[in-house]
Amino acid sequence: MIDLTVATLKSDILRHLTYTLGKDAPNASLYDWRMALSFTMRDRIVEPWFASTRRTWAEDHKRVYYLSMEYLIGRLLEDATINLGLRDLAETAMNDLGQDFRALVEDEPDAALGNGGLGRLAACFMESMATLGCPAYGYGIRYEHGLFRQRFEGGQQVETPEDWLNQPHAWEFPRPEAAYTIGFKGTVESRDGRDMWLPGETVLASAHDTPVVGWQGKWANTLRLWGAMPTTQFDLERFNRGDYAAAAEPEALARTLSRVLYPDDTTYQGKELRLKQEFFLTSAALQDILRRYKAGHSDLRALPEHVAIQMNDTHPSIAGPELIRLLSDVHGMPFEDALDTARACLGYTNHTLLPEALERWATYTFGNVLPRHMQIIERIDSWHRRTNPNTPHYVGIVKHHEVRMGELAFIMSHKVNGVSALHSDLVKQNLFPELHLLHPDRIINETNGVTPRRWLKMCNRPLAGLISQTIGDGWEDDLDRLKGLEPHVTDAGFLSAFGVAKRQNKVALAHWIERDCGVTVDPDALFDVQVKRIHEYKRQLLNILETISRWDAIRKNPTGNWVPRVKIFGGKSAPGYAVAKEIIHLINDVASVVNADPLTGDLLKIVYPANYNVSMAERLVPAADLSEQISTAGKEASGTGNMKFMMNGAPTIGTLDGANVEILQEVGAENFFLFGLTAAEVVVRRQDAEHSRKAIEASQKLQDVMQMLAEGRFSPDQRDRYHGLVHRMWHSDYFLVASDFDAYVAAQAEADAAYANRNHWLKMAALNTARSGFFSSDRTIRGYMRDIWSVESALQP
Ligand code: 26W
Repeated sequence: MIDLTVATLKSDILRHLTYTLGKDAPNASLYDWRMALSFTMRDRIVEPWFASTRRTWAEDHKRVYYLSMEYLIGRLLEDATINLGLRDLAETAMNDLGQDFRALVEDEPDAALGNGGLGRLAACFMESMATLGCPAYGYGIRYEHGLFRQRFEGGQQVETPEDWLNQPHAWEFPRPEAAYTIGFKGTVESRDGRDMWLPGETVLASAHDTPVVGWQGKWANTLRLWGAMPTTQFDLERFNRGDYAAAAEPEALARTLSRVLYPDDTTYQGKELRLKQEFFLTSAALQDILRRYKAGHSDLRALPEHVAIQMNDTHPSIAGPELIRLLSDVHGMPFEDALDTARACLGYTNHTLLPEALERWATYTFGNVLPRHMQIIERIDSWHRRTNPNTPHYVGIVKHHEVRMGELAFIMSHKVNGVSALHSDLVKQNLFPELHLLHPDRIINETNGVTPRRWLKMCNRPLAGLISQTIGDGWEDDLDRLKGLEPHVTDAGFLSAFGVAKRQNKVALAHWIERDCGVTVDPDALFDVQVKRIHEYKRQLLNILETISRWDAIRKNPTGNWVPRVKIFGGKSAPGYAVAKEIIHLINDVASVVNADPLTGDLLKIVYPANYNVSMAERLVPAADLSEQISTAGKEASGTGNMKFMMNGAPTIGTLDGANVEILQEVGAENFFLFGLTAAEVVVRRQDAEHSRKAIEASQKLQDVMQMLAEGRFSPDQRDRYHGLVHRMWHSDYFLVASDFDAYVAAQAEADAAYANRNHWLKMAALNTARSGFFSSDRTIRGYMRDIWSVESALQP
């Protein structure tokens, strides 16, 4: 039976190699084989995909539309084989054909159409919606260039363009027939009592569909990404006159819209092109949604019974005014009915409290790019004021000549959600306190999650195998079953197997680090990992300062009973974020000095592989012993890396921030290294203008570290390189690195002590896995389906 399937797979692969790729096996490259295998897998996704679509139509099922400017997808080949249940067969088939499955998998470019947490969450959600049989479409932009590639030159970040579409993308189906005209600028005219927008510029949004298959191939949804195309034909006349460049101009202009992902997470720039991208995605999606709706229905007022639209942060929040415009200007619905209808469809997820991340557009820019939407927004604002007479005068969408997208998204949604319990409370108290008072039932919480198929089953084969051996299969889509591991954590045989699995991952990572970074690390050392975007609030600085202090302490007592440690960093900085770039430089500078020190040797190594991305996370997460989640309390909305590490048996060292709070609750304080000020204490501490000076003066260790930095110990070629940093530490330190330093050092010492007792450590690690069930994105999506979308699974009998 199995042989038969392998034989079928092999003949399918060879057929694709021959007829799709036009290659003879002896001449086929790694790329050819990878594409042949990918097409073979894609063929098998198409069947559940069609079946899902047919069923949704036949049952007239309510559909979910997820609007996101980012999808941080990563590679798809192995993920597809796993969800189809063909992982091992595919490997055997490729081996029989003389190909190395791993090499094929790693040949696939990592699709990085996102910056960080928000984009990766969207990708996990797509997979969970497919697993749960929730009829859904993801809408996004098909960026030609995803997030930039990172290199280090002299320890500093250098960005180079990313080119994932250099080779054809195996998973997508171009849909040239599904294209919509998107307008910008122009004027608004009144015709027969209706306001009509006459855009001054237009582009075409052209669809590219990628099927997303769920666990066991029971359901598949569509990720529809829009590419921008010119609406005007190539100017043949100009071309014939010899004006070649001018002839190609409209095309070049249109294409800039989907050319590149904005690499700034957390600081919005107010750039016109970004606003245009947001409208491009949103308008194309809404036109597509209404076209599909009208194919089966005639009453647009019933739209909310059939359509739920989720806005992933404020980026697509122009959806409110655009849906009103389509319903009223284009389809003739009275304005307030259109507003009610739109609101009943729309939901808004907030992902950040950082004030600099909240999008605001100058009314000048906004009114220029989207003149009709500007008018509609003013009408929404006055409608809201009229229907809520208690609204304070300073609350509203348009204030101080700016359009505030957070307020717009809030007012135009029937539900607003935060992404962890703490975050949702802070959204109520700090971000929208007045709107929350007016609409006390609107803000709810949906704690984030991650898909256990990619983040456990796929990336950690040794542990996934042990879990299945111990509690059987079925945990993959019912992650609470991991609780079944708990009784085994007192069993020496299980613990030792758990340790073997972890060690296997660490050895593999050590080999890769040797190859990629040229640093030799001891696989028995404690692997301490902090990977995420580089940002001051995430406090990679705190981590590297503790590393310096640790190095200093070991040097002062080299024969002490130290627990060997490997500090692993990973992450990109926004290209224009100077302070984050300085932190990267510092980490690399410290690594050069420490790694070359014979006195500390294997007791302390620092590695910072360049270009952290989804694929790198899949190597690092399974091999981690300790998960660094050390943001200033009240700043990290949720975190999702924290959940991946927990699932893979790495206890957290962390603050009471984001979903750490819930991780601590689930895993128990004895299995978590907690330290630092709480969100409330942070607010109080900042009121003392002298907080950082006082904290440094109270800590001998931190003073020593500041001294070493000031002397240029890590920058012998430029002794004053970190003077600015030291100065800011003494005099501002907004993110309270100094205030939390001693507590962090103490928590790290606890981690050392715990690691030194192997059985104790393994038990903690295993309990982290056993208690991570809550953090499956299936649980999160069930929450959205119930609380926000009012939609049921189409897979239910
Ligand atoms: C407009 C510029 C911009 C771009 C991206 C501003 C803000 C963003 C995102 C909201 C940043 C982001 O990725 N936020 C992260 O979202 C994750 C998923 O909910 C959370 O786990 C992280 O805590 C949050 O930082």
